[in-house]
Amino acid sequence: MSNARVAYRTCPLCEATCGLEIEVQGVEIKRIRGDREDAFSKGFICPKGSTLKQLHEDPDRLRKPLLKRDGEHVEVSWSEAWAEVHRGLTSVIERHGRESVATYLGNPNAHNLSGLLYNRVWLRSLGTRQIFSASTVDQIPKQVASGFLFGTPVTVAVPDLDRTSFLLMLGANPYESNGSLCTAPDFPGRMEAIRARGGKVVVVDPRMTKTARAADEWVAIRPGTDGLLLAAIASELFRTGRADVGDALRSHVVGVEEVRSALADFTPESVERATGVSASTIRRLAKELADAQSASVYGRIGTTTVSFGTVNSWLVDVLNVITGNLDRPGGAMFPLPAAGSPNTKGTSGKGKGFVTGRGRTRVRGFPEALGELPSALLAEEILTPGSGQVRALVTFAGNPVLSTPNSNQLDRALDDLDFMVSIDIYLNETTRHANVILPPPSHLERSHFDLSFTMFSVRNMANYSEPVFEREPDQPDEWEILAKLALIAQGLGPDAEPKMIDDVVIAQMVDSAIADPTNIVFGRNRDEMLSALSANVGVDRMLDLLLRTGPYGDGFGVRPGGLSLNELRKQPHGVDLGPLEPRIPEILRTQSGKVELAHEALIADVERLRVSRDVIDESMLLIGRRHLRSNNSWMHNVNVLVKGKPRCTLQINPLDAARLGIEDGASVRIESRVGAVVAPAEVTDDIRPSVVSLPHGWGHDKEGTRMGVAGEHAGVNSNVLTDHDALDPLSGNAVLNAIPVTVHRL
Ligand SMILES: Nc1nc2c(c(=O)[nH]1)N[C@H]1C(S)=C(S)[C@@H](COP(=O)(O)OP(=O)(O)OC[C@H]3O[C@@H](n4cnc5c(=O)[nH]c(N)nc54)[C@H](O)[C@@H]3O)O[C@H]1N2
Ligand SMILES: Nc1nc2c(c(=O)[nH]1)N[C@H]1C(S)=C(S)[C@@H](COP(=O)(O)OP(=O)(O)OC[C@H]3O[C@@H](n4cnc5c(=O)[nH]c(N)nc54)[C@H](O)[C@@H]3O)O[C@H]1N2
Ligand code: SF4
Ligand SMILES: [Mo]
Repeated sequence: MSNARVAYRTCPLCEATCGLEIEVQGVEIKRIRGDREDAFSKGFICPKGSTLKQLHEDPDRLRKPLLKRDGEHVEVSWSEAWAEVHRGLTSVIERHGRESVATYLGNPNAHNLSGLLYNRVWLRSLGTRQIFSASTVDQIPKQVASGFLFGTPVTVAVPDLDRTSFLLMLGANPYESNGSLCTAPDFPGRMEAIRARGGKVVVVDPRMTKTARAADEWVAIRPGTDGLLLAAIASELFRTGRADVGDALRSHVVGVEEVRSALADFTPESVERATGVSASTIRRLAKELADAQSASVYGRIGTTTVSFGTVNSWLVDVLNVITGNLDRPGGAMFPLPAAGSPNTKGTSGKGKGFVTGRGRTRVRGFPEALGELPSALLAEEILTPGSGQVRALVTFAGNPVLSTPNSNQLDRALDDLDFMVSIDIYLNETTRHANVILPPPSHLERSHFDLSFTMFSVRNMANYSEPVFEREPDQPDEWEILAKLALIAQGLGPDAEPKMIDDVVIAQMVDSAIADPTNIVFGRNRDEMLSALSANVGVDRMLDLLLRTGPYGDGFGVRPGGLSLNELRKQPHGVDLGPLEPRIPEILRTQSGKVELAHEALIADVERLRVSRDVIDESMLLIGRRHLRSNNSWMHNVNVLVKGKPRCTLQINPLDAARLGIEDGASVRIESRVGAVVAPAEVTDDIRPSVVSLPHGWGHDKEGTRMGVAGEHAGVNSNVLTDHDALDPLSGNAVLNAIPVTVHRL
């Protein structure tokens, strides 16, 4: 058939960045499978990858803006929608000021070129500091710890999976999640390869996960106590004289002695009771880490979404440093991203350093981190009267009503707003509160480049995807929606053209590049550069600039053969830029120009960790989990993913089940300080006693949503149970694991 073609594209659904091969006939998708020629994923995909077809075709996916009229969402034209956004936003700003408008940016932003490049633009135009995002229910502790250690919050050390001989993994389940802050398509395959080459994998998790089952060893820790375990391993290494930063790193690290003394009394015996891990296991793990030819310690969700999130994240890297594994092959290394990374810009080797607390929340004075306020505190900013009270909200690719703590409180708070706008593909639990919903194009109708995940990738890669389909004639691109919001926020009205602001922004980007003496295009001519850019508008044009001025870029002719958007367009399977290379000291942006191992904020929080050793909560502790066929809260409308056995079950150990008179499948009521839900019990040995697990992202039974399939597989919302008052003090991250609960048979 003449109109049959094959398109190649990176999957935007999770951090693994798999290459897809998409067979298309006209406007129809025939088949999606793994792209065997993809330079990184080599054909690997998971069951979600091919469902981009179902997402594209989903009749519930919004194709026209929705306006809430008399409590009901109705389709309207784009111009009607913009007029209403203009009216609603300007009236709130005029009455209550810019600080009364809050924003919430959800997880898909990290997978989305429009969000990554345009959020700055509209947020600056809006001029509010009420910025909330999924980061504070996720990875921000790792970013704060990394900021303190290395000087920028995106300078995160990732496990060098393909070369390591010992992987100590805490609170991550890549067999379901496919990895996070560690971009590695086919994480399972890469993990198996560690064992195949004679290495060892140890998984620390209160649950016997698929990942733990595939590892050499499962350490069944009590939830929330990873910091104690990590501190005890470090302390043991110091005490036994095994701590050694190594020759390459020694002159680049400060604070090792302070860390040694701060952790001295965390003996393996002292943490045994709290962690549930025996002192002999801790001693052995310390020895194995030290003796391994190379080793990498890696912590994820189970270590960040807990009350010691930042301290845990720091201690992970303390172990990488004191075993001599930071920044060396097989250890924990730093990618060299092709575009847009703060650690490839400016003067190499030192910088301004990283600080938090440049602002505080209005109600309880909680310090900001990375320009963001804790999402757990959004509801109180809406509900508490006074000057600066949040009266309007813009959500962009987020579903905080299911994803953030004490969801029932937030759900009520959103009803209280004067005005709400959502940019989203669905009418769901959050967007049902919006006065206007603005739909972006389908995932297959836009270009793609992983600006975020190339920063956390186990190989250096660059892969650009063209849109597979053209947009409908009146459908704006997602960056145009954001540009329009910016124009409205600037007072230019609902009819101003996105191109107007886009031309200003690209000129500013070019100006700052040519004014920067460390940039390859320093001193060049603005107009000459603007006309050399390969796209004439939008995020592709910005990306071209970032690629060409990036570390592999062609520098607008300075480095012939270097990267540019045009170059990447010729390589639909992506470009492999090689294995990770040591980057210290060049990558550092701390004021001292050193790895600051003993930042005072971290050392100060060690006291809280010390206290936690002896205050042991005997309650049942609730933790979360992820499933391969689910993606946070928003892919439950895809029938092929949700069919089969319901997955939103409360996992409970047989000992607890017997004690509480709970049989498999029985309805149980789970109650916390802030809420209660009822879910079916799943009695299983795969979870440690005194711990129960409920996945997040479910609870699709709210009125006023329009997700037919999800509604039939509603499940319950685990965040009804998580407590908005429980925060990691250093980052503002929510505590989503180790929640004290009671469980009763109904
Ligand atoms: N209890 C508990 N809670 C958790 C977690 C946990 O482990 N336990 N995990 C947390 C983590 S790590 C995260 S990242 C958060 C996620 O929290 P959120 O980001 O708030 O939630 P998502 O479920 O990712 O919702 C994404 C939203 O974006 C929409 N969407 C999808 N693609 C696009 C797009 O391309 N453009 C636009 N405009 N919209 C789009 C979807 O319809 C959906 O409304 O949840 C957190 N919540
Ligand atoms: N299929 C699928 N893939 C996804 C997502 C998804 O929802 N579905 N979400 C994406 C997102 S936004 C993210 S951030 C990543 C997250 O990626 P991962 O961090 O791998 O996330 P999880 O699979 O939730 O694994 C967290 C593990 O921590 C364990 N845990 C809970 N509490 C503790 C604790 O106190 N200590 C320790 N040591 N372990 C604990 C849980 O039992 C669980 O096995 O996944 C991404 N990929
Ligand atoms: S592992 Fe992630 S990136 Fe790969 S196909 Fe699945 S959802 Fe897409
Ligand atoms: Mo996440």
